[in-house]
Amino acid sequence: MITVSKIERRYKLSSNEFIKNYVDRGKPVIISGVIPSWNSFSQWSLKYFKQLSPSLNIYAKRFSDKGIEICSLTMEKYIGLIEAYEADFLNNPSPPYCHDLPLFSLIPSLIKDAQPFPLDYLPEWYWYKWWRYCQFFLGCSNSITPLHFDCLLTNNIFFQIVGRKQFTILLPEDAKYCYRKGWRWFLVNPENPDFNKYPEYKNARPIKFIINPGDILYMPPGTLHHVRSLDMSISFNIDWHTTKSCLNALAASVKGMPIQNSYYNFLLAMGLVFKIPSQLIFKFYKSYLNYVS
Ligand SMILES: O=C(O)CCC(=O)C(=O)O
Ligand SMILES: [Fe+2]
Repeated sequence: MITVSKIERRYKLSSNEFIKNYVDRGKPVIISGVIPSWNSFSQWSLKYFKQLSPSLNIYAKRFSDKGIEICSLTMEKYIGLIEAYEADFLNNPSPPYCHDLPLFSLIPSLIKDAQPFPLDYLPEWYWYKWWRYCQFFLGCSNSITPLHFDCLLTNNIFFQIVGRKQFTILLPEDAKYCYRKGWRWFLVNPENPDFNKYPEYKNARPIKFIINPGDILYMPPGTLHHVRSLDMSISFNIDWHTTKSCLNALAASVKGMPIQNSYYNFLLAMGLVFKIPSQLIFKFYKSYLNYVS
């Protein structure tokens, strides 16, 4: 088991090193120097998305103690809410958070803006139409994603394009100090922990850092993360398994993982372990991209 108290930052990490030193060791890392050559880095903004697809129907979420509330609205309406909030946050309501949106599939012209994509960080199985596995996060400053881990126990490569985000992460072995609720959510607020209610959290070793526009963050399977947008922000991630993480995730089926999640992991195992091409698997996997849990 590896203990980390601080996250490493590496410039243009080679895929060999990425896999050997970080993926295989379950160690998070921030990678700089990849995104700044992409068109998206200079071109993407909420205005740009609005111009491309004003009438696109999207959904946004509100997280609360009661669960996740989802609202549906057009891109134009949503960006309008964010612009109004950023211009005058005292007199405008805080907009919901557009969270986990498969925007490359909805606006395919965005794909060319994320090139050259570091495909060699991923197993070859994902290379064909890699962008289908990506999920976007668009939101105003102070949008928050509460503490959780990614529900299929996948690896996560997170691409920060516009704005900064503050992450507080905890390695999987600290989950036991964070007061789990259901499969993937946790009750502790790492930004302001209530030690009276959650005394075990004193044993946890949170790692807090900011990712800047142009940074890539790698989080190993089961990493707990709480995320605050410090600015209006555009990010996307790709959730992916290695053969090893996929088999570990399937084993978690007997440790409380919901059956629906095990179904998606089974599909990925068919691809990664039994080499069934993604062209055949994706039509069954696709619903995962709209799966809220
Ligand atoms: O950026 C965020 O607010 C949340 C990101 C996240 O949870 C993820 O990439 O899995
Ligand atoms: Fe997440």
